[in-house]
Amino acid sequence: MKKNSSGKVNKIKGGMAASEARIAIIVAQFNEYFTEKLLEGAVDTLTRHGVKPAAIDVYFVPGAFEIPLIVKRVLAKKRADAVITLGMVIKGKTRHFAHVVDESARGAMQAALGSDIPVIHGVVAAEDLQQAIDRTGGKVGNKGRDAARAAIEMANLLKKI
Ligand code: INI
Repeated sequence: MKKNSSGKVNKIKGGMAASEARIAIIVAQFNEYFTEKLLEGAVDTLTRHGVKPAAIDVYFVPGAFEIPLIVKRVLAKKRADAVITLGMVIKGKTRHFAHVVDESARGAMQAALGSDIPVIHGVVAAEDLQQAIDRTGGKVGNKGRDAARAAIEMANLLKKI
């Protein structure tokens, strides 16, 4: 690390330059009406920041529960600078949704911690349809866009450490 005699702390931020970045997106097809919007938001944000379309790989899985295995495989290939997971889990009348959302997040994080590549959690856990609408381009924005920005920032930050 460079010597710092300025008396100030060293602040290291990733920044948003992304023209050289390679990004993998893993998107669940369950609740496709919503996950398509998350994917659109993520891809649009990545390309606006300079990521080349050919440098974005999109893997489709049946549901959010299937995301962790593909995260693990994609990380093992070491071709991506960041991995984004996208899904929409909407609370239902049974506990099934809770297993899906918890295991999806836990499994993806477990895979991420065993690698040097950031994994960005863009699986939305919505209490109801209105929350799903609000988070896929509605009044709370588009969580796919948020995930894309986090992916760029984390990929750049990792390169600076
Ligand atoms: N998958 C989702 O991505 N979202 C959901 O809301 C959901 N619910 O509620 O059931 C869901 N279930 C499917 C699950 O992800 C698996 O694909 C399935 O259980 C097969 O393993």
